[in-house]
Amino acid sequence: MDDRGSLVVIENGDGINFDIQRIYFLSQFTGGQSRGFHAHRDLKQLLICLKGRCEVTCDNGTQRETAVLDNPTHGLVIGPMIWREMHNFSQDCVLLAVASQKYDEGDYIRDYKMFIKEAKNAEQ
Ligand code: T46
Repeated sequence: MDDRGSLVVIENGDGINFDIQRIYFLSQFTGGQSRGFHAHRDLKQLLICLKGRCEVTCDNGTQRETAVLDNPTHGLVIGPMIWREMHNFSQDCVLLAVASQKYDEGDYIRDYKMFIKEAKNAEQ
């Protein structure tokens, strides 16, 4: 931050433990929507709320935790095999995702029972 404003940098190797392959953002929330409801088998992601606020619930199959994202200088890293749900987006929310892989629908687990089964198998 200087007298011209703020500049926030995301670089490979600086606070994130993966190489960046993809960036996308979610925006234009009209109110009341929830998103996510899936896990990734391999994908790692960094989520940063650039504007507004939202809540991200992470579930590793045994524990659930909810983080409020409302600060563009803070990020949430989500590793593989974490079920995520995103709720309570403010209408002005802009949620940036920095991802370790290109989009691959085959990496998604969109069924919670399947997620629990795969998470238990991974533990063994
Ligand atoms: C996540 C949260 C934060 C693509 O074609 N390319 C992409 O890179 C992405 C992310 C999505 N899509 C397609 C797949 C679906 O047809 O866009 C549609 C919406 O995707 P999805 O329902 O997965 O969106 P969200 O908001 O529930 O989840 C997304 C990411 O998929 C997910 O990895 O962690 O944002």
